Amino acid sequence: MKALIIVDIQYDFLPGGSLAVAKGDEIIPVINQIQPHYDLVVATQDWHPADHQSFASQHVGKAVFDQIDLDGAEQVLWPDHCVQQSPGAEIADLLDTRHIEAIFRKGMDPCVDSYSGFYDNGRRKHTGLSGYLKDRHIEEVHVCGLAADFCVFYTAMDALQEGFSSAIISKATKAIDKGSFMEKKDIFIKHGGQLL
Ligand code: VGL
Ligand code: ZN
Repeated sequence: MKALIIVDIQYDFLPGGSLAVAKGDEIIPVINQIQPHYDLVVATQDWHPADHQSFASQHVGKAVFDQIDLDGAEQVLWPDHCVQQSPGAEIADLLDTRHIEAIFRKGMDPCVDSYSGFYDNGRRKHTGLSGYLKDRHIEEVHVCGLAADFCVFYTAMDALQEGFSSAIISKATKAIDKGSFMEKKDIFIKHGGQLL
């Protein structure tokens, strides 16, 4: 059984959003078209409290895209994005949500970021996604959405870690930084992941 994981198709990651991924909107029709080919479709939603520590606005003297040490982990500082209940956190209307059986929210703990749909960056807490997929007899996952070099990559990597075969669908993802996705893609493939 094969699942599609649709990562963070939210207004803040689309053109016009606070952490817009260039051409992020172009993948939505592609995602809509492939959904019927899966046994199960789930989605993730970045869902931060307004004082999330990944926001540059929470650190005096720091700028967006600076790197800091957050509780012993390297953290890129982002513009405020996907704040709970804000319009930017909403899943885009153009995404066909009819097939999506569950939406896993992440990034709610103000003290730790959460790129992966499976657990936070410190691996302190699981979202329940792994158990959900296993309960549904999923062996293989395909990951798409935004952004390729962050949440898509870490979700696809953690899927391998959780024992699923895992692929990233290249036509259905876009990166914040293409160069960084190139490097991460190689890491993913070295770990047994596939690029479709
Ligand atoms: C993401 C940065 C911060 C993503 C989420 O969805 O890739 N990137 N939060
Ligand atoms: Zn985020």
